[in-house]
Amino acid sequence: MRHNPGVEPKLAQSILQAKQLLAQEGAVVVTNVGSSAEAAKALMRELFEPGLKALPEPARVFEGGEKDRKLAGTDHHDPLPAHTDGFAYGDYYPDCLLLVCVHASGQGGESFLVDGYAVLSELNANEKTHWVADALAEVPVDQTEEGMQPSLSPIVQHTPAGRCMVRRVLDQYGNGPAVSDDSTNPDRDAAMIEEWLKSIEEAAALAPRFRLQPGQALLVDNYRMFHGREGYADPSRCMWRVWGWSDGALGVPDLPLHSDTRYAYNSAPES
Ligand SMILES: O=C(O)CCC(=O)C(=O)O
Ligand SMILES: [Fe+2]
Repeated sequence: MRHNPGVEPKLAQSILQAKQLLAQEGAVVVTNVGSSAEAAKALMRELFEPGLKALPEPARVFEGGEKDRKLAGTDHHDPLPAHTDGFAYGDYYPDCLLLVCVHASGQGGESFLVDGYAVLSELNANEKTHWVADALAEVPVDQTEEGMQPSLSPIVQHTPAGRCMVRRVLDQYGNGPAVSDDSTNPDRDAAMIEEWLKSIEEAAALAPRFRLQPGQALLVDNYRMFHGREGYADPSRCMWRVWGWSDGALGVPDLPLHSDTRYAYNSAPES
């Protein structure tokens, strides 16, 4: 039977169990968190202290957003495809993502998760796509978000401690990474990117949907999992998003940090 890389996160009964489930499964839901920014930060501290290197202010995620770029031509009725968060910070994107539900939409807004490690091992196991899994870890591609911190790196990387990082960037036009200008084999690189995005999209379409309730938090290993959500009806739906850098991250950007891209510009943002 084909293993589906879509994941339904389990509900943790304690902080200890949340840590275990996060490590094993790449994501977990925590309940009774509260719905304030302080509660969101406190949960991150409980989960990751003393190994937390950076914990910026939470950002509110809602229709229109505060500083978020939304996908061109879309609104809250449209789904948000599976992606990695915080890639505006380049290779030093955050390894921890927390989404705390403040207000859910009665209709829609379900989250979904795709295990990037499982996508990679499926590509690896198939003789037709084995080369893709190898190339993903070797070939630098352009993963720079327009105007933000540059990244010309393989899609699959490893930290010095051996932690695997997989990335699915998504620009405001819905595009993924681009073939590098310096590529020695642009056709192969384009085919690699296409196969990667197709595999993630297929897994996302099959992934179980789940709806966070107010006071519930979804904790995600942002090096491993891609997350997305369905479109929703109620424009007052609201979540707190918190990005965190643990001591297992590749590095912490040498920049002011926030849980959105407001400080990730490569030069001063246009006002
Ligand atoms: O609205 C959500 O549940 C998640 C939004 C999200 O993933 C994002 O803004 O990066
Ligand atoms: Fe996100």
